[in-house]
Amino acid sequence: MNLIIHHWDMDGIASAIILTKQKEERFKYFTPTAGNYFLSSEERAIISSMNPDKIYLVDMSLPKDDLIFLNNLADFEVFDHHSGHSIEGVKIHNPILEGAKSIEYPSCTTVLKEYFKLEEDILYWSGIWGDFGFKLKETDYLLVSLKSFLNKNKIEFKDFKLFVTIADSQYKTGDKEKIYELIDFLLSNPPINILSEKIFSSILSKLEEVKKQELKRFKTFGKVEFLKLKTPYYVISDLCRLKFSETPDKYNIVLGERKDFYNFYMRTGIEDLSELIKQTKSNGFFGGGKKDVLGVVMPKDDFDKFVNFISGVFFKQRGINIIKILKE
Ligand SMILES: [Mn+2]
Repeated sequence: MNLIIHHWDMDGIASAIILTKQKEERFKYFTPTAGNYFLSSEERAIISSMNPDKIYLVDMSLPKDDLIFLNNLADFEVFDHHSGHSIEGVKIHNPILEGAKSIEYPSCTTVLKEYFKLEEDILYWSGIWGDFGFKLKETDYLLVSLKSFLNKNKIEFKDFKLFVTIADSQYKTGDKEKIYELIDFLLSNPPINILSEKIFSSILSKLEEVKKQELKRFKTFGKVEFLKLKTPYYVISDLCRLKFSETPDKYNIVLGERKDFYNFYMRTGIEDLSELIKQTKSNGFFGGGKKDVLGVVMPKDDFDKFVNFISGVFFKQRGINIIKILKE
């Protein structure tokens, strides 16, 4: 059986479904552990053991060695809209790599729609809304077009948004099976029907409850608000953002512990983190972010190295003993 590897979010799910419908065959699906923009050695082993003849990768920019691994394993093809690099011998359909602007391809569903010459549908729009919706202003062409599509198809805007929120929240349970169940459901039902499917929609209130409880557990260390978190729910970035909205004048840090990895998130309005993000990457850590946020995922073995790194290049000169806080 052939395999589609996809991002765990709305755009990744919608892209996997669009591709499945175009190919008119049954696929297996695989999504990496949420938060990991790479394949762990365990995940590589699982993919190998599936013995796929063909592998599609949609809506994920994996590291070069992962792409080469997949390319050596099977006939391999990528559809994506993230920035990255072309690799010789790997079939990648990604207009961004040929110089297109990211605004022209706000989702992977946009790339697929163009490639297969498709009409707009709710899955196409859900990919755009999931990845890009929060950036759209009332007058933006994309939002105007989306609303006219919804109008024509008699779908309420609020129902559409709720559909995307529900689909986009399934990975947050930490249970990948939920995502595959959702794909299964969407392949044979009108997407908007998930609004009345308790197994998918009840996750929203559960997540709100988890976040409410965890938010109370932040500890104050001078300029630092710190939470260490060990929960199967994927709420680390949400919690960091929630705390930041209370205390933008502090370094708001969440350290999430999972089986083999730590997720480190920091948000602050005190200063621009761009330089720290650059240093994080150039020191070999899987990190990223924007000027007010830094996110890093690391194997547990690398935790001490990371703590020493961020202490040395950032916190020490600000008079903060981050080693003591992170290892408390
Ligand atoms: Mn995407």
